[in-house]
Amino acid sequence: MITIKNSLITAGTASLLSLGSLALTSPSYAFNLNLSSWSKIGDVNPISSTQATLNSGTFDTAPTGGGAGSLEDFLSITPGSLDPATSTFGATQGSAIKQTFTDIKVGDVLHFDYSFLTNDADSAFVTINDSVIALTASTPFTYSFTSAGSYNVGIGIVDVDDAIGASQLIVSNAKLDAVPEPMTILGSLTALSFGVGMRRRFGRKKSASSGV
Ligand SMILES: [Ca+2]
Repeated sequence: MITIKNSLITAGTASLLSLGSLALTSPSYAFNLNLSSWSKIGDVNPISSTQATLNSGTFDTAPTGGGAGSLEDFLSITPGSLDPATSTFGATQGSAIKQTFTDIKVGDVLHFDYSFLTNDADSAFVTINDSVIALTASTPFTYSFTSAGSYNVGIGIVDVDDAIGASQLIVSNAKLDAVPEPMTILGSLTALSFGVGMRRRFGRKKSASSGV
């Protein structure tokens, strides 16, 4: 009997330790995002699973301004919201990719590397639902979600104040760092209480028997 109890205690402790080390080494799970599965509009070429090149100033770009076939319509954002505040004529045309993430959790982080190559006033941006974020900081782009839910995420480039002067936005290594599922945490807590409970129960029995 004592042998069986000891092996049960060992099993409980071992699973507790393994879960503990998993939580320490993997606070989140990084998912590689397959860019070739994203929807696209305008001149997005070339595109592969790990890298996408978005162009402006070329013939294949899509117009801005709202309405069917426009960048704003594709990205589900307010018409005119791609116009930089400092521009005279605003965004005129461009290219974009988009993906819908239906199950974002608080603390999930979207990030990707990018290179924005331009010789004029063109603009590169990210859209998170209705918000437009200019890609003016240095790579990588990082966005932490503070509310759970479904999100439309877009990445794009537009010509500003003109329709010429080719620019490129190269996006690569897009990842979503997902926080652990609540079930995983619940499982860890269950294992923790199970392990503690086992030790208490068998510890009591052992001390009781040793007391006799
Ligand atoms: Ca341009």
